[in-house]
Amino acid sequence: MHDPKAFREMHRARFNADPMIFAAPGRVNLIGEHTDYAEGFVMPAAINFATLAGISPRSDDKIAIYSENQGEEKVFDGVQAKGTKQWTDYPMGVAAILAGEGHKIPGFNLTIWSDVPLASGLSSSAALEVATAFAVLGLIGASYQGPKLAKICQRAENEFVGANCGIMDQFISINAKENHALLLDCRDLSYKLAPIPDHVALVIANTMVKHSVAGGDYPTRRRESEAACAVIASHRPGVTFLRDCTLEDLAKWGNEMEPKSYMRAKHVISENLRTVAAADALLKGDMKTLGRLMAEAHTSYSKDFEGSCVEADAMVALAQDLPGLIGARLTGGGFGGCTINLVEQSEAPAFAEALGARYAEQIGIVPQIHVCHASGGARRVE
Ligand code: GAF
Repeated sequence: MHDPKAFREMHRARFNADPMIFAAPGRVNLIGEHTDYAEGFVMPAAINFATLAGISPRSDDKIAIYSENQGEEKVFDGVQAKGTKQWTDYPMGVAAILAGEGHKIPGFNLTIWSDVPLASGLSSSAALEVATAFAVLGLIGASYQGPKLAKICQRAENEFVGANCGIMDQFISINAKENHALLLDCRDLSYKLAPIPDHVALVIANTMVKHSVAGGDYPTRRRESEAACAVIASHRPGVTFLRDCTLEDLAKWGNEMEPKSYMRAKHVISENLRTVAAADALLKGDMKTLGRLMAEAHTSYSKDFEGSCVEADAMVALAQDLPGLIGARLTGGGFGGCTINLVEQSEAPAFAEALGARYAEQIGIVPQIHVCHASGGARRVE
């Protein structure tokens, strides 16, 4: 139901009030994985899958949140101080962080609907946070600059939901531009937009293996790479994040690290170099170099970071000799989810069909394959 009219009716029927409606997109990351929390570089693009949030005021102080996807309505006595380990933690977390910023949050009714596939590495969580933030800010008549709002949404996930994510997903959901990827420097949140040429399609292939940032593997990888950074920092006091480290540092002091930490750091340090080079290639329209860097990034993610899985490796391998492929890799937090394939637009439908058939035959799971384009960031929907 990407139809705002039907969504408006849904809110009206439940809450008997006319909502303001906001939309926030999910994303793919073209390259730059597990670099954001190391103050490194990422290059995501928003996609044409989004979360809608409809909001209307209430005459009492209660907060009612209905999710069409969950098929459930929850009512709270105002903003909560702590999460309850359920889906409402995402929208409630945003309200709680905004309250902590000094905003008086009145009672409201919130309706949520999303077509961003859940737990698929396409940032359904960030889309929910950002859509809620736009809705609550719309209700109280306040606004923030993009980078500051991205940090507020990230804090909702870190502090209220308890998932230790970086800034990439919230940032792109707010600041994306249609038909562009965004090279983000996660240190100072400065960014460059790179146009995605018309002849290139984003083909997203869902392995159907569930991914979660809150689960065990994501925080373990983060800890392992931070331990590697601490070793380098003990020799070079200027170092605070892996962003500050070089492959030469790794060659010098890697033998003082746990082997797994060494491998994680090797991925993160080399991924930063690849991501900056990939943005340069995209800006120059050099698709061949971009495709090669994506392939190298997948190998590094899979072998050194051990962030992939059998199914995602198969999805990437099965794409290699299909006509029209420019580059393929696992996108997002890892351990399942989706691959992103840059594909010549004219070949995209045939590519999607052939990849789906190959994957189903080899893995025994029917994947979902979407031919997408890069969409704009969060906005009010009239
Ligand atoms: C998830 C996180 F939410 C991001 O912050 C980022 O770390 C990503 O995994 C890996 O690049 O999407």
